[in-house]
Amino acid sequence: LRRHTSTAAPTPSEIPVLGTVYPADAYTNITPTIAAKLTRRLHAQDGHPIATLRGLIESHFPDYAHLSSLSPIVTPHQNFDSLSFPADHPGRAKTDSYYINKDYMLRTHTSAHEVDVFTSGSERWLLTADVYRRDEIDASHYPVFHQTEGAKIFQTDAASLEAVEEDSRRLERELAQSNIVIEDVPHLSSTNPAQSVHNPRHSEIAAKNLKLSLNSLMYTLFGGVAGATKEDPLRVRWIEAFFPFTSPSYEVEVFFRGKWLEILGCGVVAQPTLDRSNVVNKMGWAFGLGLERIAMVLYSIPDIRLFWSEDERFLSQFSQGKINTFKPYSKYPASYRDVSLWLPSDGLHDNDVYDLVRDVAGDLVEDVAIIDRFTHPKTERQSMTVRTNFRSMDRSLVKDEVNELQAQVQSRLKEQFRVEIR
Ligand code: FA5
Ligand code: MG
Repeated sequence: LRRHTSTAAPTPSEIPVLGTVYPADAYTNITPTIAAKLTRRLHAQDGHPIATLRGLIESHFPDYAHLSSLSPIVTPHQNFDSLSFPADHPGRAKTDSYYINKDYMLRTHTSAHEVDVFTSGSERWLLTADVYRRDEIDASHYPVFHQTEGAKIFQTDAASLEAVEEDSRRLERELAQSNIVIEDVPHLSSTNPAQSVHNPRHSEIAAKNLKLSLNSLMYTLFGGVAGATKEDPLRVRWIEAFFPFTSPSYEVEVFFRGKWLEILGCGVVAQPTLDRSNVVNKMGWAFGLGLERIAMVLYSIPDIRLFWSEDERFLSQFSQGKINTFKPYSKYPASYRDVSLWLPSDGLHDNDVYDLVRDVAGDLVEDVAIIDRFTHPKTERQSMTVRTNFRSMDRSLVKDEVNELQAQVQSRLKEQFRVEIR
């Protein structure tokens, strides 16, 4: 059911996005709620936790170019093809990504700009931006979040490689003085190999420099706030991963307040990415890290919706460059409403339900869950029950208001997806 293509919503023939009017087509699935996020630019809002986090990361890499103004509108070619995603990758589906039309989409990750930045000649850069993914709705998932991409490329002649190794030795000396314990994986393995075009020794040099650079960044971000000591050091763990645009690839998790937290993905840049950027005789590494998850633990922010709050009780608690513990203002009561549906014969994707609820109720929706599914034994009709939990972060909702929101959800489900309410 998850991968079923859903009934297309009726779409207007044109869609204005960031001041340009695009022709709409069968791919168009940006809702007004999502379109309204495009101008917010939390990572550039002075004092906002996401902007402070960007600043901390940029200060950690002072001699890198710092980019943060690239448009969120990219082509599927930039977002997927330029990074060697296969043609049938599920991320390309309109159930998983936001499309303006078949030719333009909202970037799903900052890696979408790798080829453009490498093509510009930059060899050490950071890029921070808002990214968009269709996903479930709860306290840690929001359809917009922020990533910082970082990359470094270098020549593969002996002197250039020696400079990379010298940088690694410097980082190793620094980390030896820090209260950090690293659970590592081998740089290369049969399941996480060097690319066939790379000398495995060069790939190891790149992977080692990548790991040390990121261990050092993790210590900068978490070491102080975690109060890491010799007895209770910061714990960082490396895990083999897979991305179509890196090999070897890794994910990094940090142990913080009793939990392992997935922070980033990274690896040695796939050579076709550099070839497409007209970069010759060079190799390098890249990483992409999620800012909200880090900010939520560093500031003790309990709900990802709060980053989008324009309430002074939220914003006034923060100032640029400073990490402090968020003091929650009173939590207002939640109320939930259920609706049971017969799905149309060609199915309905969960993400279409989530986006519709989000578009009706905005940040008044705390979470949405499909709490029941069944197929009628005789007619084979499919049914689901959708539970929406409504809660404002700023005020108490009255019953009539919640009923009105739920009524809108139900009528739009009927109109847009031809469901039948049971
Ligand atoms: C990527 O987006 C890759 N572009 C990362 C990368 C860059 C790999 C360069 C190799 C080289 P992934 O989907 O795992 O990978 O996301 C990276 C990070 O973004 C995650 O570790 C997580 O911290 C954050 N993230 C991912 N999905 C969400 C979400 N729904 N909400 C909040 N943060 C998220
Ligand atoms: Mg991941």
